Amino acid sequence: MIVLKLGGSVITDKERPETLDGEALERAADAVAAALDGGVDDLVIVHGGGSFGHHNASEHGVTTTEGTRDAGAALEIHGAMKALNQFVLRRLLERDVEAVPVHPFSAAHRDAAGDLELPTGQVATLLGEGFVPVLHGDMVAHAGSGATVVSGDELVAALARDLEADRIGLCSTVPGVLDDDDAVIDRIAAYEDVAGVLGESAATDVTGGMAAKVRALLALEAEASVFGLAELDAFLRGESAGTTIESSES
Ligand code: IP8
Repeated sequence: MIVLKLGGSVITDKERPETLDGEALERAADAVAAALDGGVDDLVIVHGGGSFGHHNASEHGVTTTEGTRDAGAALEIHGAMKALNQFVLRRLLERDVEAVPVHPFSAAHRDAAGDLELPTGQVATLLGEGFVPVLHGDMVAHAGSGATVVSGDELVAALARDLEADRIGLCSTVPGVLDDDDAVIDRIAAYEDVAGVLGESAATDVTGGMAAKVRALLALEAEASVFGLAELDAFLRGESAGTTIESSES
């Protein structure tokens, strides 16, 4: 089973609120359709927000830790993410990909410590029935904080763990994890190998930068890859793409 994250910045125009990068989304949808035609069968897609969701969230001061009890604010953020989800689904359906939505707001929650609980029975059942479930960054109920944001990266980690993914792909705006000379690092087996390049700052983690992604991916059993849109086809064909991240301890 493959969990594929389509980065929000890849499929939207980050400069303009609620604007798709239509061409990039079409390319991504083409790659997914080709992979399914080519024999990939169990695929779960998660997409981020890009120019959808994030500005609504920041207008209302809502993050993954700062919540809201204003239903109107929650609905606005969730609505923006659902709008993007519809665009993604439509592009996939146009290519005969049997893509269906799974909205985390209706399924997941965080406990008071902020830990995410994401039921995956519906995702596993949809996969078994031949669908391609498409999840997205969203709002979630958060014990003691109202509702907070859940990022696509958190969903990827939860899905990969629960559904025992074989491979994880993060399709990003960069061609991989970059070193100081902006060259793609081939393989990361331990965080210490790249700490100097990625930095250790808490600030990087809060903004969900590459350091946080790499740490989260190293904690998973499955092999993960971070790559750009140009390599999405290769990743889905089972080839190595961008930076491969797999803990030497797993
Ligand atoms: O782009 C963001 O998901 P992400 C979701 O994966 C919202 O961090 C609601 C802003």
